[in-house]
Amino acid sequence: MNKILILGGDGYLGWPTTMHLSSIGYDVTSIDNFSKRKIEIENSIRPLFRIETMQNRVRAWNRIAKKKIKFCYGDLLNHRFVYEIIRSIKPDAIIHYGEQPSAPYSMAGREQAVFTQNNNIIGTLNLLFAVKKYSPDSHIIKLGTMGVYGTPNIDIEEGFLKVKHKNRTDIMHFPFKPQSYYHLSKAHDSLNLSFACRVWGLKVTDLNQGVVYGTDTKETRISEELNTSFHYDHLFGTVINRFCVEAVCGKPLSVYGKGSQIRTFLNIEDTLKCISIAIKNPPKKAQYLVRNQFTEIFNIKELAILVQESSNKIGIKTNINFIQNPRHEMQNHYYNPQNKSFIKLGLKPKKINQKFIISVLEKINNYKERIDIGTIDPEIKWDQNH
Ligand code: USQ
Repeated sequence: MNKILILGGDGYLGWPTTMHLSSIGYDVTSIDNFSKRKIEIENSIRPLFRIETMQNRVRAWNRIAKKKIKFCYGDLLNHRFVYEIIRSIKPDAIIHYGEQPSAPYSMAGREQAVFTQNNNIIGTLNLLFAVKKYSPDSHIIKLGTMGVYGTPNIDIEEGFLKVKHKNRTDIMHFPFKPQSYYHLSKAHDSLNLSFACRVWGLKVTDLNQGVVYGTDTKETRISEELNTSFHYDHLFGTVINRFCVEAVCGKPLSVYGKGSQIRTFLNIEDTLKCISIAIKNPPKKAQYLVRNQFTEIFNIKELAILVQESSNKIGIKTNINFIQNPRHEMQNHYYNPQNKSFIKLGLKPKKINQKFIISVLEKINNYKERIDIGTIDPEIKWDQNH
């Protein structure tokens, strides 16, 4: 197993994954269509750290690490491009991050919802057809989301649920109840992926990932030229990253609603560990495997308090604001998702604590002058009239 193709290699997770898998000896090709950079320009937002062009980052990595990553510009919506890349590489594993990743963006209006679902669902379908035709033994590792499950009043299993109905039992997909058109796109993907395994005999691991946080990985720390695309704005910023930037720039932490909504989380470095574990533990032919990819569970208020206390420790006085929730989500709910799959395979989670948050705050503080405060407040409401 050595040829890896990464789809969406320019992103917050795609770029660190590209470097990491190359650093541990895989032969890596990365592709991207820069759609996230286009959305950044359209919305006048930019990552906190200065990001080189993808081509320059690849050159820098190959120079510094003495590796030979290849990068190809291309769009998963262009099926000819997808067919050609799969035919020419025949990768052992394909890591698929190549989707529009923002829930708020997908809720901005009809155009953004249609773009998100078309881009994500059709891109993945093109990939499935290409793999079936040219490389049916490739292991597709698809980044899904814990958000496909929503917040049901029963324990969340890893992908499937044993159902007893009128004295008969069956194993079914765990019911989907996503909370945005983005999360819905991942639910639709999951059904297409599972179908391709069942009917065509493909091999897929669907990783239902929680909310990722963190500024750095082992490889990004090597040089500023290798920074990843860390966002804090209302479109692409995830909650812990946003709270840390808010603390540094003296803005109250923006807890949506009462902050009693509970979510799953993992450190960006654990994402990379999970991807490595998933590569080494492929499904059998025709198997659609689901792993829940998260390490810890918190409610949002607890995280705000953790960031507040951590920033106080280094002399940054921080307040917490409970603002009207722009999203439609349950405030008080049962939440008990399972994540045994990666733990059984040896994942040693990197737990969040004050020391870690302080290191993030200190890194962010070095880039304080680049923070654009005007891009932080949420602008997209789930129930707005489009
Ligand atoms: N939240 C706040 N304040 C903020 C931002 C968010 O209270 O300033 C709350 C939200 O209401 C939500 C929670 O924090 O309850 C998480 O929001 P988020 O923006 O960090 O994450 P989300 O929109 O759910 O999406 C992110 C990634 C997405 C991934 C998903 C995993 O952007 O790509 O699929 O996390 S999950 O949340 O498990 O579905």
